[in-house]
Amino acid sequence: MPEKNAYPVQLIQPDGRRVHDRVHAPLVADIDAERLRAIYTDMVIARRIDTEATALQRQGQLGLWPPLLGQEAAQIGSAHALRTDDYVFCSYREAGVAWCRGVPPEQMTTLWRGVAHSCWDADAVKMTNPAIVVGAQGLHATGYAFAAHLEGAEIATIAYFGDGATSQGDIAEALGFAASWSAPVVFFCQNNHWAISAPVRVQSATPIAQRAVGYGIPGIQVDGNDALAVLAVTRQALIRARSGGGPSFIEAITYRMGPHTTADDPTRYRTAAELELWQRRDPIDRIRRLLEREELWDSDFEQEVAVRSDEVAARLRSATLNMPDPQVSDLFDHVYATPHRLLAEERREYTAYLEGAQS
Ligand SMILES: Cc1ncc(C[n+]2csc(CCOP(=O)(O)OP(=O)(O)O)c2C)c(N)n1
Ligand SMILES: [Mg+2]
Repeated sequence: MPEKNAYPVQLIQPDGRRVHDRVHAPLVADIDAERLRAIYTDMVIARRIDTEATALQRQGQLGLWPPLLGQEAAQIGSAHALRTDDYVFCSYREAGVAWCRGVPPEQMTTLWRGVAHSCWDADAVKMTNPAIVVGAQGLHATGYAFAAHLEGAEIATIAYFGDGATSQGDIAEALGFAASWSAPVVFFCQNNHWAISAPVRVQSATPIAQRAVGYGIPGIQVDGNDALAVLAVTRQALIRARSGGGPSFIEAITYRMGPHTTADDPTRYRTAAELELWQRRDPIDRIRRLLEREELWDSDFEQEVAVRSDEVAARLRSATLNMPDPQVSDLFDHVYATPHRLLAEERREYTAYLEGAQS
């Protein structure tokens, strides 16, 4: 096995052979055959959830869906590093992480169908709901982590965000605060090379992970299409955070193989050649090759994973199609915890308008 310590961290080569890395391989030494197969299974399920939700949007059943295609290793690898008492603060793209946290597929599309303001009970799974305000969750993760630290809870938080989000003030402020106050937060940047149509090169003149260093936060680059490497570096960062070592920054280098959302057409701004290059680096193929090389692969297993992922997709589809439509007046509920004069007035006005429109 080749000796390799160069960055980005990699533990599985594209052909499925292991990389011997004395620093990072020991962090995943306990990942046995069963766990490797579980990671692979979760990656296939995440892709299946994504395919189904994308199809539902194309069939007019969802207003929007942000595909995760290509980012399965970054999401599942990091989610497998988390403990159930850690808290996840996500963006809109982390359906794979949600699956690993135990979010039932029945709850994954409510927001995207427009029948509720959120999808799941955040506290039940210790993961926030899809967040549209780019970068805001970095602050939320830092605040929660700092509070946990003050209370002496030995947990960590993880903030998932994209390469584009690193240009947001919210992320800059979160990094500054987390470093100064030693907040137990892991900043997990999925550098998928694009922020809608803006390429990553316009976000940062240096590798993104290096920017963390300026804040006094260790930054590491990892091959984001290598689930094992992602698991190793995320574990390291979480252990550091929980044990009082402060924040860390991970840049997982990956690629968004689909559109930004179902409302986007990426052929207008990126080349077919670039997409093909990354299709050859498919994260699911990578772990599959490792399983094959280590004789952990057979057609029964393949069949079992296919059946399980189809079941998850069927649950997601059927729940989405059966979600009751909310009353329009529900829009006014849950805005404030207590009654609000202006809102009551707006509700009256809108109800009168609807009644007028019907007569
Ligand atoms: C504060 C804010 N500004 C702009 C937008 C519009 N917007 C939505 S997603 C996005 C790009 C984010 O790119 P990146 O952080 O790389 O995440 P990715 O979508 O690639 O996962 C932008 C500009 C927004 N939702 N919020
Ligand atoms: Mg991006």
